[in-house]
Amino acid sequence: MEIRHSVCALDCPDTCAVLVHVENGRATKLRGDPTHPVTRGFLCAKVTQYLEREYSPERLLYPRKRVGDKGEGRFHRISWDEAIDTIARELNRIAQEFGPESILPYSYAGTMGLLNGSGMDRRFFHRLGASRLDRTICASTGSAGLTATLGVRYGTEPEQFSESKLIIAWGANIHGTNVHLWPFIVEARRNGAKLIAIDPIRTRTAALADRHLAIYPGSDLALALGLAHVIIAENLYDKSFVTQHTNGFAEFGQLVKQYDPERVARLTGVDKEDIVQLAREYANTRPAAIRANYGIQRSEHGGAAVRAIAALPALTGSWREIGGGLQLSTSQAFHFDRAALERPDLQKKSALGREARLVNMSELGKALTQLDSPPVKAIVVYNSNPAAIAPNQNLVLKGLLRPDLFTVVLEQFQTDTADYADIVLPATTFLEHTDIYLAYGHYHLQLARPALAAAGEARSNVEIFRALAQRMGFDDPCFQDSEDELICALLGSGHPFLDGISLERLDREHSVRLNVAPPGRPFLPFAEGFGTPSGKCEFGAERLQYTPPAESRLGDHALRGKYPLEMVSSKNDDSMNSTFGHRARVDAETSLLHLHERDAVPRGIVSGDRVRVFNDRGSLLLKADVSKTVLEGVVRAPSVRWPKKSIDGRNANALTSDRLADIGGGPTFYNCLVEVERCGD
Ligand SMILES: Nc1nc2c(c(=O)[nH]1)N[C@H]1C(S)=C(S)[C@@H](COP(=O)(O)OP(=O)(O)OC[C@H]3O[C@@H](n4cnc5c(=O)[nH]c(N)nc54)[C@H](O)[C@@H]3O)O[C@H]1N2
Ligand SMILES: Nc1nc2c(c(=O)[nH]1)N[C@H]1C(S)=C(S)[C@@H](COP(=O)(O)OP(=O)(O)OC[C@H]3O[C@@H](n4cnc5c(=O)[nH]c(N)nc54)[C@H](O)[C@@H]3O)O[C@H]1N2
Ligand code: SF4
Ligand SMILES: [Mo]
Repeated sequence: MEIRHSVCALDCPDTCAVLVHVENGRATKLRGDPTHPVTRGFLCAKVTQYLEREYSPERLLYPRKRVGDKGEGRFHRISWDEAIDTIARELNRIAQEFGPESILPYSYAGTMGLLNGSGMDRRFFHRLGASRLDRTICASTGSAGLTATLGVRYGTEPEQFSESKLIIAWGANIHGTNVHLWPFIVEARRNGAKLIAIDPIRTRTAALADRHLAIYPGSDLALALGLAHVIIAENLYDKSFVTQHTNGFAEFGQLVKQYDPERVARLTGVDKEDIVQLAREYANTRPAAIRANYGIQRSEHGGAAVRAIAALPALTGSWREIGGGLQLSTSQAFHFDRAALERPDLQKKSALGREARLVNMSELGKALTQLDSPPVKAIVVYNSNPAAIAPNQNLVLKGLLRPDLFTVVLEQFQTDTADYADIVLPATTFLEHTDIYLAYGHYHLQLARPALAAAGEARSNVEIFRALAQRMGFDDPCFQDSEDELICALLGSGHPFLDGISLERLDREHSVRLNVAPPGRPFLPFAEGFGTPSGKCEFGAERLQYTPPAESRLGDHALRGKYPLEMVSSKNDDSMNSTFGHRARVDAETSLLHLHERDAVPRGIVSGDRVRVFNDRGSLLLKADVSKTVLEGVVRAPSVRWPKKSIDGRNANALTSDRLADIGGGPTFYNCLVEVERCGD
């Protein structure tokens, strides 16, 4: 038996160091690397079972060409030669006839590996002159908020949470989506720390917390302003930190005067006493850390909510303390030379001769059905499953059904999206290719070499785009670059955080902490100032006025008359977006609609009933689970289900809207009004 090192490539803040037990070329077990400071020897339940996926009989092993109708899922095996030829021929034809901007790449974070997620693919599309994709589907609203307030997306190290005395899980289902933070919280609680969860759902995290504040979806901005109101009114803020390191405090102080606890209680559903108590506890307990996650920013004021929450540790001076501050993301500390990897300069050499237009991935339905000059004539999908994960699904599917749309999908499994493809190409898994990984929940940079041989004829995204570039006649030498050359380009930024981190060292050590602080010392990103142009935390009060989201219980009057329930389609604990949708257990969990007894009874619904959930955008069938885990007026559809596993070919995204959040162009998945009715057993 041999142990090989790998890195979990899934879109998760933990980015675990994985040990692969290999016998005769076949993996027998995956486990967490016990020497890794964040992985600490365990993997989550879904990846512990990843070998089921790796060796699944459903894995795509050969290139395929569609023979049935779009969406039907009938395909024939073809050779790689025929596949690459067909794609190159079609993309050339479309580029010539409609201009290269009529070609749209569509990708997100099926793998977080930089080479296979934003490497050779980016070079290829830049050289082609294809439309650029604005990758907003997950985090761009929160990123814009964090950047406006703090200047850079850094946050508290996970390792420091064990030093905290008060931890707030704010829109963060830590136990389900960020489980490697949990042991640090357990340690902190053993030393007397309290954990408080702010979430409309009683998640596993909320149930395990000392207190759970069940908040109305999308009202976090109001709560943050309410906390600031109390902290300032009761003089609990850190005057020296505020004076030295923040901008716009006077205006912020004026603004929060309007957000007294009574008003905030009406806006958020959180008791007035709880608001006052939390504000006092937060300001008086040292150190206190906020773990905010992206759950808070999938709503209409999500950007402003992140801004207001991110301002709280500046108010209390908590950034100065080990175990203080806030974490939403750590990703920007990985100061790579992205331009060297992605080569945006190649656009100048394309038929377009300039930077191509930007298409927002959260508005895919509109892009495929309404975009003009030029219309989208080809879509190349990789690392993503838009037929399942994009909002306003009915419009997305209408677009994917267009007979004149040429669709290519690089996939490991025959997803819903792959069912619409003209050509499907089999992709390798993270266990089968080389890649380099940043993390958005810690500061360790990692390298993975293939632990296993590629299944069947599967190829990595890097190999596929390299082959396509060659067939399209792109003779720039950068298309010959090896994986190692791509990594070296990326590491060559000269940023001090990457000092001394070479490919050789990564090959030797597998995981290296960025030079964010001297070895063994904690990283306090904003103790001495911020990353904004002013060097100060920007309160930005002028952007923080709160009004209830249109799609919420206090929002658009006419709309909530028709659709009185707020649907939250947050992450399922055993899923990774739609990635494990082929598993029966995951399908069972994501086919449920959790609703409160007081919403179920008047509708004649009991657990186990089939229910129809609907609004103006669509309708879907789920199974009712009358449950105490949701607030009255809220229903929860754990996501993201494979639509094709359902009777009606739809999941919760048939109901979610493609309205964008306030900043950053992100979607508003969790502000979604619906009605529910009983529909047989
Ligand atoms: N098990 C599992 N882990 C995952 C994923 C998965 O699908 N499954 N997905 C990965 C990905 S892509 C991401 S981006 C991260 C996301 O990680 P999280 O942000 O933790 O996950 P979410 O479920 O989107 O949201 C977190 C919590 O926010 C709550 N929430 C929803 N709306 C609001 C609101 O308006 N206010 C507040 N305060 N809370 C709200 C939800 O009920 C949920 O419990 O997780 C990653 N890890
Ligand atoms: N209703 C609702 N919708 C949501 C969300 C929600 O909470 N609720 N969450 C949103 C969020 S936060 C996100 S991040 C998005 C996620 O949306 P996506 O990034 O599309 O994530 P997945 O659904 O996991 O699909 C990733 C696909 O990539 C494939 N893949 C993995 N590795 C590779 C590889 O190396 N090569 C290739 N070619 N393919 C690979 C996998 O097989 C999988 O089918 O979904 C969003 N949609
Ligand atoms: S999904 Fe997250 S927790 Fe699970 S193994 Fe991968 S990185 Fe670790
Ligand atoms: Mo995400």
